[in-house]
Amino acid sequence: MPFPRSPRWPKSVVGWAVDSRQKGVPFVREELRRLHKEILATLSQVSTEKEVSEVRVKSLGRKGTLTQLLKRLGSLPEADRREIGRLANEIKEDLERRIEEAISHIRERERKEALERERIDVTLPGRRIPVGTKHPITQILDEVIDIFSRLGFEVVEGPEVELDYYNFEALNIPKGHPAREMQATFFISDEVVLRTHTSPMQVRTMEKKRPPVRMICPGAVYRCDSDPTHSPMFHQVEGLLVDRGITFADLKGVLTVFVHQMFGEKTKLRFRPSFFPFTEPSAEVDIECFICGGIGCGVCSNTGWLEILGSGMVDPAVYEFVNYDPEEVTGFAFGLGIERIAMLKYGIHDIRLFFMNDLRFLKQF
Ligand code: 2NL
Repeated sequence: MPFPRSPRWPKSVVGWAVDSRQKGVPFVREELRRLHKEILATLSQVSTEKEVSEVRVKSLGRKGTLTQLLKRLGSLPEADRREIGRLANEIKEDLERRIEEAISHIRERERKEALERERIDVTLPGRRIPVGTKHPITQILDEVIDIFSRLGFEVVEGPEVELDYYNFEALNIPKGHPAREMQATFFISDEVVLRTHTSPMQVRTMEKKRPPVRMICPGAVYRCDSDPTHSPMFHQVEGLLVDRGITFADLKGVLTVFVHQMFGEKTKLRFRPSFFPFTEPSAEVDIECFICGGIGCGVCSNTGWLEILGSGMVDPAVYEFVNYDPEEVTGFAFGLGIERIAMLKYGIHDIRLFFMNDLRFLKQF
């Protein structure tokens, strides 16, 4: 803000010295009072500390109007000088006090304004901290893991970038096997792939550990495939139980308990013959369609059944790769797709919804 109004500084102080001798004390007194009033008038118009300071400098500073005037008192006769000197000092003290007052008023006003500006409205509602929820896929994964943990299965995780050997060879899928074409593999190099299932970790575990083995392996897997029911990245839980004397009855028992805990105690299920290169015999597990209750509908393609997992007795050829003796031990394995179960459970028709991270979708679970 510019200096509000330039005070009308008194006429040349030199001129005044000459005048004062000619016109006498009353004239000087008058001049002093006029100057006093003028400075006070200016002071009453300023509104910042900086402007007050300017008034101080221009009046009481070394070259200030009042200072200049006081310096000239020496030219007055002795008796006048004393009287005028007293008056001048009173004026000076008054100005000093008023300047201090002006500064404290301004500071007080600014403090009040700042308080007003920074005032907190305690009646405003609080800002909510958004609370996250588990992703629906994580929810299903956790449920599956909990069920098998309670049945004594160890949870093992492993690399998503795998050797061809563990992803295919050791699972009885040699090079040129038609199952490799079905798998639509992402290749990193000739010998390295993105795992197409979590079985490699089960092979690695068997390589390291002697039976009994009772493990599940949850995690992300990759297949070069994308449509409403297939995503290039999805999640699987595979399970493996190998020990002496394990039979297909154990497979049925464990998977029946799983289905009942996952989908409800009353859920009907069936074991339907199938084929996997790494199990023999193999079976797919279907549950009665919970949409139509088994009469047939769009979701179950009018079969009344929903396929939820693949399973089988571990093929003896797999044991050869991990140095287990197929004459001594037997076992079963199974694999299930988490997205598929989530889609069935929640009636979702496009798998891609799980990976778009749209909160309007995710918040519903
Ligand atoms: C499916 C079928 C399955 C296995 C996975 C397995 C693992 C080893 C040995 C033998 Cl190390 N088998 N895993 C067995 C049968 C089926 O998955 O449809 N998954 C989504």
